[in-house]
Amino acid sequence: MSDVVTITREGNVAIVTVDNPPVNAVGQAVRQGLWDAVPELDGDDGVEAVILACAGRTFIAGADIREFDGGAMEPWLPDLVERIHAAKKPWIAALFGTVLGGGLETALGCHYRIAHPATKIGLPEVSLGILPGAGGTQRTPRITGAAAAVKLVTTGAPIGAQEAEKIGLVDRLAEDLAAEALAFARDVAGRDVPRLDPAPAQTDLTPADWDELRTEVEKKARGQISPVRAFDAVRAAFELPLDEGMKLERATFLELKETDQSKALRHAFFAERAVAKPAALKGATPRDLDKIAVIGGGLMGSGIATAALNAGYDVAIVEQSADAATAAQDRVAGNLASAVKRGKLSEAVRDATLARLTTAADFGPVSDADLVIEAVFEETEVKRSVFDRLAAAAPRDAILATNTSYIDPTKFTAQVPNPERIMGLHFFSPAHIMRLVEVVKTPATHPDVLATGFAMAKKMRKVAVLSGICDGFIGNRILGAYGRMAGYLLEDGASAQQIDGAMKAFGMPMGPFEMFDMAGLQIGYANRKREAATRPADQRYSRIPDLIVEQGWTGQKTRQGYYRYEEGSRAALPSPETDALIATERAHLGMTPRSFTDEEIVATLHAVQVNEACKILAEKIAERPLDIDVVKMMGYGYPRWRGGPMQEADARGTDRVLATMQGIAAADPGSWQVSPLLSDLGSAARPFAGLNG
Ligand code: TC6
Repeated sequence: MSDVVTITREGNVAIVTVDNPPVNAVGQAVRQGLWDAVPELDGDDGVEAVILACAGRTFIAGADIREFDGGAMEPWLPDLVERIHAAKKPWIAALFGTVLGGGLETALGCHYRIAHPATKIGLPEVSLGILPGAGGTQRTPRITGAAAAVKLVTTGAPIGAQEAEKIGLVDRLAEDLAAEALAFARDVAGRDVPRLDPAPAQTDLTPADWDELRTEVEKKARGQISPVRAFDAVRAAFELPLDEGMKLERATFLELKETDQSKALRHAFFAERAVAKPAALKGATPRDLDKIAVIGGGLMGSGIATAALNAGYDVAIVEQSADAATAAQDRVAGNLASAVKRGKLSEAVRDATLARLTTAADFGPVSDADLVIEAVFEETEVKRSVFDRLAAAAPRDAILATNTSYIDPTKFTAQVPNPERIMGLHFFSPAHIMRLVEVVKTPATHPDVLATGFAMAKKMRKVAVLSGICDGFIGNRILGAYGRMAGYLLEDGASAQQIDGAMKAFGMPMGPFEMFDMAGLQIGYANRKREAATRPADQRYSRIPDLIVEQGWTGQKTRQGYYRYEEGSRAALPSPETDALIATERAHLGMTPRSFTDEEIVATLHAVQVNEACKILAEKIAERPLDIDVVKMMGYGYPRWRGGPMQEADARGTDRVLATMQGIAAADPGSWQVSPLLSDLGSAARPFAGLNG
């Protein structure tokens, strides 16, 4: 019948098998195959029940997202699901793997669902900026009731098969799926086929309850529209008959699919997968890793050690003294304990994990490590002395990595033999939670060594992005431009509250000044001192951040920074002292504070990031715009629904971003120069997407 859908028979049971690797997405060919199968089996008198099965590693994991950019191709999924539901014979979906989105909707069209106990089931469409568009918002509530449907549809989070059985989405769990599905099919063969009640679903929720729930969904969505629209569609299932609810769902789906938010979220989905395949890794083979040694067991080192332990590696932490080694061990134990508390880890697994950790106050454990990650103080000389010792203590073929977040690794590793085994692995804090790792390539790093960094990150369930060498690598270099411009806006007259408020309304989890206060203002202070010698002479220098630190105010830790903080609280409150200090500095400079609109702040801070990113691309520090987007989304809280700064530039129009940047550079040419790449693309209004390959 078709390449991707085949029919076999076991007596009076037909088995329809979808085979569309890698995840059996229900693309056009699959839809057509299933569409044709329904009347064929309806018309076959020898068939009394039908099993919908899948080959490979999973049941249907969703619609084919790649088709969303073109026009919808017939047969449409909602029609197919309805056609299966209207079949004369009972259809039984045999679920395993990840039953997501259009996969679950197809299964909901079937009359029964049997699942392997390890199956994950969900409606993740909101995370792609859409809503379940093939009956998911209408059939789910009619099966599960309001609470479970609202949760599934508006959070997009998958649930386990046991929970799915509890709420009625699954009729039976089966260890031996094929055999039990067949037995079940034989059991229901020839019986009446159950149909979903098309009347509005029933609920005890009052209109006021629904309104309250909507407010909660809206708050959690932080500017993303799809969860709210999906919520409205679920609510409609309790107010409208099935066919009208389906019409509303379809119209909302088609509308959302065309929004910038959905395009950005689709971009984020594919970009997160594409970063794993940079050109520099083509043909490279990762090396086997068993044991990882981490030098330095502070906040960063113990976070890295925790991530490595959770990924199954044997880990040794090397510290300077026995006391420091014990403190590192305690930090890792604390990280694992909080995972137990959050229900992410059982106590037994925690104990087994911790048993793979050793700590030492000397370099002994390095002698049989496959990979050593240095995570000591961010200071060239300190790092150089660590690498001096590693040159002697580590096997000559062990991979040596540095977790530096700013410094060029070649500045402190030149004395180490076999430089092809050296790379940067820039984790983000807290390293056992944050998913981004910048894998930094020196001119000598062997591709297999980089591939090993990528493979390790994958095992840690992190996302690795390849970066070349520059001050701050991809993420912190762009952060530098962002922070510098935020500082100029502050000095020019905007308040920290306004700038932070504008960026939060844009979708950032916190504004730049809240972020600086949280990280500690002494970090930027030290960086500025380090950069002083190389800073262009005509670049504007705002003294405000230095003046604040010189008061002894370093942010949250001292309860005073750009904001003030009450004892024990992280809530940023306006600080009259800091505001006075800023006003004095403005007066000292003879400046009259000017006012800004929020949009001006957002456009300005966006343009300087894109401009810096263009320089990073031109210098080949990042291979593609999508690498930059992933770094900003995964490491710096850039809203996924904006897809990162480069995707945002495409949505705003590169010509508009160029115009904003030209205005900035014209007003302060000593500090800002328009990148030739931005100039080229913007003057032709060409998108960055064209450079993603
Ligand atoms: C929907 O269903 C809407 C319905 C309404 C219609 C009216 N389409 O993640 P992996 C590719 S919306 C196309 O590395 P894993 C992926 O790009 C959809 N391609 O594997 C990658 O390709 P590459 C609702 C897809 O084992 C390869 O498959 N469903 C799709 O770590 C392997 O993917 C979802 O949102 C797709 N739907 O995780 C589920 N899915 O090799 C999205 C995957 O060329 N998918 N690919 O890079 C996932 O969450 C995960 O892929 C997974 C498997 C959990 C299924």
